[in-house]
Parts: sequence; C-alpha cells; structure tokens
Amino acid sequence: MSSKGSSRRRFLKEGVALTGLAAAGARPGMGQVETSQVVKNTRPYGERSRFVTSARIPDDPTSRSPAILTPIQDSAGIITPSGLHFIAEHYDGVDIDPQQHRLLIHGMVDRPLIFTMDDLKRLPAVSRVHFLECPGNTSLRRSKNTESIQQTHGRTSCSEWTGVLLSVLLRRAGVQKGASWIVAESADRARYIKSIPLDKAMDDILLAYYQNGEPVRPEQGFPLRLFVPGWEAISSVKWLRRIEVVDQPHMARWETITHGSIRGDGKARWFEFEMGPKSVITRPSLGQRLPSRGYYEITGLAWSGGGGIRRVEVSTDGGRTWKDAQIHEPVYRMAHTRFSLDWTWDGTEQVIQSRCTDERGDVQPTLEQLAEVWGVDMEYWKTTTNNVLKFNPIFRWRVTRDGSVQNALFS
Ligand SMILES: Nc1nc2c(c(=O)[nH]1)N[C@H]1C(S)=C(S)[C@@H](COP(=O)(O)O)O[C@H]1N2
Ligand SMILES: [Mo]
Repeated sequence: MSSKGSSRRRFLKEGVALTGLAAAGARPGMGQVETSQVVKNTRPYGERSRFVTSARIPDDPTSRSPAILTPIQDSAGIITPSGLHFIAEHYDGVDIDPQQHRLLIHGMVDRPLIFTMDDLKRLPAVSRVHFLECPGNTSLRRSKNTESIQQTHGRTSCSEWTGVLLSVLLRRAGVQKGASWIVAESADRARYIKSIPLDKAMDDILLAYYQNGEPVRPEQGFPLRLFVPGWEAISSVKWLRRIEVVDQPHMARWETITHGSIRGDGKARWFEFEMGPKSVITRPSLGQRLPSRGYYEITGLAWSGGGGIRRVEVSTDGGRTWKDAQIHEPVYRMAHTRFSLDWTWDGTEQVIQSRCTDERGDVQPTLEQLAEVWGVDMEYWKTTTNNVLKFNPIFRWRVTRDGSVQNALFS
C-alpha cells in the first residue's frame, strides 16, 4: 500500500495526544505482582496469563453437541491457538490411545496396508499452514440472526498442520486402474464417512498428526485426522481409521442429507468441495464498540480455497470507494491472510466492508452476484428459511454514532 508510510506518520502525530493523556495517571509496571519459582515449576505445560480471557463459545447451548466457535474477533496474525480452534462434530468425540490406533488402507489397491502411528511418523513429514472452514460458517441463517462476529464467522480457524501426504501411502498401496474416489472413515461412534475424488487425494491431502507444533488436539481428531486443504471442513475426517479406494462416492449421510445446500427450487447441491474467497473485518466488527472517534487500524482476515490471497480492498464509505488494504506476510495458499488499513473515524455513521481476490483472480462476490449464481432475487435472502451453506458475500458492518458495530449485510 503506497499511502502506508504517510498515514503512519500522520497517525504518529495524532497519536501524541493519546499517549500523553494516558501517561499522566500511569507509571511503568503498575499492577504487577512477582511470580515465584514454585508457580513456574508446577507448569510443565504452560498456561496463558490469568488476565487473558478470550474463549470459544457454543453456538447453541441447548444442542447436545453444539459447534464451538473460535473468537475470531480477538485474533492477531494468522494462526489460531490450538485451544481456540473451532470444534464441529456430530455426536461426541472419542478418546484414542495412539499406541492402539491403526490406519487401514484398502479397496482398489494392489497391497492393502495397516499403519501404526509410529509407522506413519517414520515417513517423510510435511508442515502446511491452512485454514479449516465449516461450510456452515456465515451460512445465510447465521449471517442474519447473530449478535457477534464470533457467531457469524467463528467456524473457521487456521493452523500449521504436520503429517504425511496421503499420496505417499496410496503409492505404497498401489492404486488400481479404474479407481476414482477415496472414502475416509472415522473411529468415533458417528462412523463419520466422507467421499473425496482421488485426484485431490493424490494432490495435497494430509494425514495430520501434529497441529501448531504439538500432537493434534483430541477435539481436532487425535491421534490422526485427514486434512483436505481449501475444501469444506466436512471432508477433513477426524479420528481417521480407514481409507478405502473406490470407483464411486459412498453417498454417506454426512455428505448428502446433512451437508447438502438447499437451492431455491428445493433441490440440493452436493459435493461442492472447494471454499470460495471470503474476507471479514475482525476489528471493528459486530458486537464491538468504538470508545471514541479518532484513529483505528481496521484489520481482518481473508482466505480462499482457490489458493493464495492476492488482494484485499476495504471500503469505509458504504462501498462508494475502495482502497487496497495492506496484506501482511506471511501469505500461504489456502490459509488465513491478515490485512489492515489505517482509518480515522469521524464519529458519524459509517459502513465498512472488505472484499478479497485470490491467485486465480476470483473475487469475493456481492450479495447481488450470489443471487445471480443461485438464480434467486434479493428478496430470497431475506425470506427463505433454507440455510444456504458456503455463503460468502462481502460482509458489511455499520459503525453507528455511539460507536457500536452492527450487522449491515442486508441493509
Ligand atoms: N470424525 C468426524 N470428523 C469430522 C466431523 C465429525 O463429526 N466427525 N465433523 C466434520 C465437520 S462438519 C467439520 S466443520 C470439521 C470440523 O473440524 P474441527 O472440529 O477440527 O474444527 O470436522 C469434520 N470432520
Ligand atoms: Mo461442519
């Protein structure tokens, strides 16, 4: 962003007043208490400061297995701490002893194989930073009736995943001619099953056993999960125990009834796979309140199943004009990407929004463009009871005169 330098300087000048004010009543080190060696010794696995309270929340406390949402509004950089990764599962999870765990690869292969976790870890490992996003993230229903960005956008997280490429195992097993799909199955009670085209399996699918430098968390599928970069998170089978190579999809309930997206004409879309380009301003965002007029750094995240984020534009005037936001390094393919823009709020009502473009040139659509794709009119979004999944329109927040931030998507 070319204007970055000068607006920084302007901010620093304006900022003098702010800093001076705070310093009057403060002294360095106020509020500090010494911790003892005893505290340090009893924490072989560290905890965050007791003053840090950012937390996941359930989307529906009355549900037996509610989704647990990432506090995306508190995020900085691009990595979601493992303890704040969103959780979505049908029924409950499962507690697996990694010594006992086995992975079976069979079906249309020359040599069916069984791997222990130690076998898998002996193979060459790769580490990749990728987002995971439930297709229900920002679904139409959730985009309307929520009070915080955590509720609208909390079904996506981004981690460094380490494991072995599925293609390595499939080559060892020897995929037979005519095979075109794999079916992955979980070890939990749900017997979660997902069909995935073989091409993707031979490309970049990971069998992940590490997440952010330590074993995958139990909620994320310990000791082994499938990780399918850029695709609907429903493909990333947790607690993975079996992969069958086949010549047609399984049509399991989790890929048909549960995760189909109902169209305007009542039919459902199945097997859509890739997540479209999406971005959102996380600060200021729905549920927050700006304490006073003046300088703010608008910041947010952008991601796309289509590859790397190349451009993010931000509008602070209801979409009349757009400015290129600064894209922060590092930028990984199919990963959350941090962007920011300097902004001075003058105390009047403003609508702020972001849109992103990925490496293929795909641009995050407007509501109008999405309506066209869906073959519906703009009224449909307001009136339908269908919960449209993979809903990725440009999101708008309204900063009102009292500083509170509201959802302006449909107004
Ligand atoms: N075994 C199993 N894998 C699963 C699921 C599940 O219920 N069971 N849920 C899927 C869905 S709907 C999503 S959105 C992602 C969520 O992954 P996470 O809980 O690690 O965030 O896991 C997918 N993999
Ligand atoms: Mo999901």
